[in-house]
Amino acid sequence: FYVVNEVVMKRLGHVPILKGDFHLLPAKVQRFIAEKAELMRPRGIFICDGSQHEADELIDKLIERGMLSKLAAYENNYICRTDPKDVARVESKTWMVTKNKHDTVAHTAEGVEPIMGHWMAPEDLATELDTRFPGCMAGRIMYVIPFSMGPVGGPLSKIGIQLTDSNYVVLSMRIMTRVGVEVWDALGNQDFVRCIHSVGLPRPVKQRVINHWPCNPERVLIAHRPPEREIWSFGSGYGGNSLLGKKCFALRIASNIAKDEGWMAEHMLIMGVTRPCGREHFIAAAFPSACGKTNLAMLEPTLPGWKVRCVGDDIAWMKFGADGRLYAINPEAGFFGVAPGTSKKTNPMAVATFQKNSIFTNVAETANGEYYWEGLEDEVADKNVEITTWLGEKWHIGDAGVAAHANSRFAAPASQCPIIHPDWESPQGVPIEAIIFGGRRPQGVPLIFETNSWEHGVFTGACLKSEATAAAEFTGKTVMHDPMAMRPFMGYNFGKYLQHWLDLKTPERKVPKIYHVNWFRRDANNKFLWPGYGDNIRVIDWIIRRLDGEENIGVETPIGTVPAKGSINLDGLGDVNWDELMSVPAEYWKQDAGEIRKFLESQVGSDLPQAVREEMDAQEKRIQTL
Ligand code: GTP
Ligand code: SPV
Ligand code: MN
Repeated sequence: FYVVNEVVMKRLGHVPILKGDFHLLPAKVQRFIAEKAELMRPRGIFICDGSQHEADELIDKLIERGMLSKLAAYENNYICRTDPKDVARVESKTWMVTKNKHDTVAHTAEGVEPIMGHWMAPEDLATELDTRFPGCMAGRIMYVIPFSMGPVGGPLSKIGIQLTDSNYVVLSMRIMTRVGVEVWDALGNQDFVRCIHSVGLPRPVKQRVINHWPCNPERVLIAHRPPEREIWSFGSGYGGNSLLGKKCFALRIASNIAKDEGWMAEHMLIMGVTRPCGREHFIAAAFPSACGKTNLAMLEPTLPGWKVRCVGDDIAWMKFGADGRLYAINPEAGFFGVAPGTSKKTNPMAVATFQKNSIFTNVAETANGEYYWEGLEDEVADKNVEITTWLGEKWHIGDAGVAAHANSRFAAPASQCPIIHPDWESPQGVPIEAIIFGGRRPQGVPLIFETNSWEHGVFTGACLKSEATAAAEFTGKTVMHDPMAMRPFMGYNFGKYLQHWLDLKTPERKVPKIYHVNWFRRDANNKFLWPGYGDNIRVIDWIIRRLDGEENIGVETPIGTVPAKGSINLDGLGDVNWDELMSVPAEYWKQDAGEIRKFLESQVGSDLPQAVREEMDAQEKRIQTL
């Protein structure tokens, strides 16, 4: 029992506790709840226990209200459509708040806006919060969600508490994180990450609520206070903006904790790959949003005798162990995956995972109560079936336009994945032997290359670029910089982040080898040169043989080692234009070298670590010889 002190009681005022035992909560938690209830003035407080019964009650309520509807073709699957103005992360309204600007952003060149990290001063945040949060939960219930990122009580795990007025968030957090009363026991009197979220639409509501999806797109603000380990999110219900355990905590706040404590929080999948000989290797891979992490993590190998098992599909927390190896855990408990393009053909394991207990957001629905999105054309039973698009319009396959939003998503429990790794919840993690970077690069970038060293790998990661995708607010297909696949998620000064990576290599440690892949190179007719998906195992095979030290399978180029001709197993594949797929074109890379120098010098400036600068200089020289 904890004693509820008078100050706490006074702050709580007359806000009733609708569910849960407030007096049983740790004192710090009581203070947090009381303080925020006083500020946001909900009509009641609901302390979640994470049980199925609790979820069922919320689901019934949401169905009644029209926010959620059951997808009749499955067991316990639901569909929900957002306000069309609230469909993706909003990078321009996402901020890191530190007293010193350069704790957040690097020393960019005169007049250059930083693209990694978005800084706001604490005084400005105070004003922004004051004009949004007071009374913002009026007429709504404030849910208290205790959650653990990573197995509850694990040595690499961390606890957060999210306050929210969105029941969609409560249901999604249950899938994506570990929510439950056991979190209170694990927490005891320790600190936790404070997550405060409101859809930003107090009652009575003045504007029209579209699709029963309350939000406030004009006033969106997602702010992080790393020193205080606190997150404030207002106005959006979309995953990356509202499920605060995910990008806000597990990447932006956690990367700060990781820097202080000597570990890494990265936008990476984790997979275990077993070769025909029975040996297993763990690999982590960083691709920008909507660039193939979920697909690679659950890959179904087209080569006989190979087996892939998924540990995580989006975020990796990694720490060197006493044995000098790098151990990774998946801090999440579910997948929040891109729906379009996901099918039995491209990602059968994801499809199997979301057959039950899942929530689909902004996908389309068939008259038979099935989900539908672009990429399922060949898999719906009735090709003439009437479809309701994500915008609520009637539509048929073959009609103009699209049925699902390009960033429509499924949220599904990881435990339901048929190839989830038996050690996916191992508290100490799995040992990583290789790190892969990659992005959507239509031109110039070979299918695979190996970097020359940890330092060269860090430089290569810093140079990561990709075509824009629908995961954030950018449109068009321009190739954008996305260093380490972390541009939208950088929690502190990018130069310091690169230095942190470099410092992790010590003589006692065995650092993973670093690779770069590109599944998305196109030919003159704009066709993909590589089949991708399950055939990516052929590239993984080459990587593992390199790890093993197999000879004569690599050719050195100025950017790293590419496969020697014929060294990737192409058995059973149709025509593959090897030369075009693997080439390192001189003109392209000469231009790229200049662009990279300009980018790193203007964006990272004096914070650019010496070792990265040396890699840049050396690579530029090598490229001149092409
Ligand atoms: P986030 O969840 O946003 O971080 O994305 P992610 O990196 O997990 O991306 P995901 O695996 O969901 O893939 C996004 C899109 O890329 C989907 O439409 C996929 O069908 C497509 N995709 C994935 N792998 C491949 C591939 O090997 N080749 C091609 N051509 N497309 C791919
Ligand atoms: C991404 O955009 O990288 C995602 C989805 O994984 S979200 O959680 O919305 O950020
Ligand atoms: Mn992601």
